[in-house]
Amino acid sequence: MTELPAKDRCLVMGVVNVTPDSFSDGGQWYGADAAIAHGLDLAAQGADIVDVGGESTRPGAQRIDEAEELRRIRPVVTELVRAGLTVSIDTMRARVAEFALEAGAQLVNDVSGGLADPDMPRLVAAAGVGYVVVHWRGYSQDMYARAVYGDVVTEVRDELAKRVDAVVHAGVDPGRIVLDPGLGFGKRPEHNWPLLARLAELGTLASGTFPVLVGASRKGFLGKLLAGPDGTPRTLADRDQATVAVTALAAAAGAWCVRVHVVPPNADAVLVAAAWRGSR
Ligand code: PMM
Repeated sequence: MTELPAKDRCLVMGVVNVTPDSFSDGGQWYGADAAIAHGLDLAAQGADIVDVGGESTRPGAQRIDEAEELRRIRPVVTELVRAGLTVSIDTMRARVAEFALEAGAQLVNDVSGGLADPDMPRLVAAAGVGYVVVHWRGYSQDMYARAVYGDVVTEVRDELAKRVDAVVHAGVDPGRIVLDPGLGFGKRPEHNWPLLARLAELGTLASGTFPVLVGASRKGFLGKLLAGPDGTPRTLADRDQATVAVTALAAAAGAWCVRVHVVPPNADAVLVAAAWRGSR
């Protein structure tokens, strides 16, 4: 049994994508040695959790098979746990999560919220670890086809509530569930902003109040917001300042954790937000 990590401030989760094609940093840390070194760096810079993922979920991404996903994450999870880090496994597959949990990972980050692999909630329940349940309407290949909402906040909240009921029914301890609006997952820019602006509502369901994780880092809606005069989106590497701004706002609104690619300025931002909240 592993309690959810908690501090008197918003946590910082550093991203370790062991993928050749991730949306924001694809290929940069693809080899196991580079990914391990990157995870250690993120922790040394102040990440409370490192989130290891082997499958890209960028818009349009094709799936890889389970063996390839396992091959990518295995040495990275093993070494980062061995180094004493709090490791989260970013996967939609129960077999991949199972390997990571046996190696000592403490959190399962499932961007499908348990929809992609029906074995996942039972596995998480048996392991007694934290479970990040992300709002998701389908795989990345064609996710924008499902980006149709009336009131996006109400719909995402209702759909998350259904997932919470399902995973609790499968045995997951409600005290170990984290909710995530899934920014960019089947959502266009105009859907992401109200979700951020009404963050506090997302964690408050009829079945209880849950911690909320925000993954805005470098996403396309920031690129679009910061587009140049000719409409060209801001490049990925130049979205980090805007990411920090979202971190400060989300942490001030009470987010439990932010998932980010660059740690130091986001670690500062969560401290600013904690001082802000503590002085109200
Ligand atoms: N976004 C990505 C991957 N994993 N996990 C959670 N919990 N929330 C997210 O918003 C999220 C995620 C895609 O972003 P990346 O390709 O930059 O890692």
